[in-house]
Amino acid sequence: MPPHNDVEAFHEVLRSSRRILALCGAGLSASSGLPTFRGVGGYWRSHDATKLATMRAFMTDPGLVWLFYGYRRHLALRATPNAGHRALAALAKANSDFLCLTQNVDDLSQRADHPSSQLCTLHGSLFDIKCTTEGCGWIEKGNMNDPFCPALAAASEDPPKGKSLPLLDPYHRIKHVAEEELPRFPQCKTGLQRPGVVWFGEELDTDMINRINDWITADKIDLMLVVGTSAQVYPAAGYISRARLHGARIVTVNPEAEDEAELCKMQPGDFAFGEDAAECLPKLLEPALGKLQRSGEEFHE
Ligand code: BV8
Repeated sequence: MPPHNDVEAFHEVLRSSRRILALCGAGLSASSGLPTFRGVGGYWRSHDATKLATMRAFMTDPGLVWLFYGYRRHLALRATPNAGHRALAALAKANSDFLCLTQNVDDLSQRADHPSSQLCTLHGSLFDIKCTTEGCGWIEKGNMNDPFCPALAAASEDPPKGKSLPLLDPYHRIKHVAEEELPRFPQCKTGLQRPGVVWFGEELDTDMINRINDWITADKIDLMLVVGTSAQVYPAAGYISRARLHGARIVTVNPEAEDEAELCKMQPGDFAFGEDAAECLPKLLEPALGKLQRSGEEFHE
């Protein structure tokens, strides 16, 4: 049995793989300069990010939650897709039987020109705006306004050179953003506009879930790439064990992937690469990407 991080052995497997599933998390965007949830200890100012990413937090203090999302929108807009995003997009173009599930809401896979038919944004997008009124159903896609609205200007400031952003300092008082300063939906005139992401305690899009289930159950799965995720959020993380049940070898790309605690979860035939996704994915996917380049398609590192 070759070592779990043998690239040549992985290439052999990739060449004989057709149905490939990927689950991506915040680590895929780390090299684009976007903080992961765990990387900052899961905190924004003094708030636990998983507590801010809830309807309850929004109803309690919509201004604070919007500052959190306005800051992340600003960072994501200033970021650019990295070679990891581009390698996955190129794999999709080279193999129509590859489906990528991303937990990320930063739109970087979309901006890497990943074919939308082969990308499932499990948790929505920072750049979709929804209405909070139950049943209003209004959604605005691709809203790139930065700041989102004048009241959120503090979230779109850049840190002074060599200094950290005052907004991130829990001891730096920020002006409270009142609900009245936040935009409501033109349609129903009552609902506050909210980020078009899936909050904890909210269901994922049913049609998307059904489409993923149909893909998983359609045939045996050859490979599952698990890229840059702590795999702690469900139902997203549950796709890993489901893919394994359908025959997939699991290939983990994560600086922690070769830690003892992670290696003991591996099963025969799995691979683990303890590297940065942006560095590792172009190397791992080269046989498929090389084929793409030979067919004249673009793939830039
Ligand atoms: C729901 C959008 C049901 C918002 C997010 C079992 C089944 C179903 C639900 C649950 C369940 N158990 C618990 C639940 C509830 C909950 C949940 O999972 N809680 C967790 C905390 C235990 N799930 C839900 O609420 C989901 N909804 O199930 O609804 C339902 C049924 C009926 C009625 C009502 C509801 C909804 C979950 C979606 C939450 N929204 N995002 C926003 O972004 O603000 S989740 C959010 O956090 C992200 O999208 C992402 O998914 C997650 C963070 O995870 P990661 O991406 O993995 O990031 P993390 O920082 O943790 O890890 C980064 C990794 O990268 C690390 O491993 C690091 O080592 C690595 N890394 C670092 N650098 C690099 C790198 N890797 C590669 N290269 C590098 N350079």
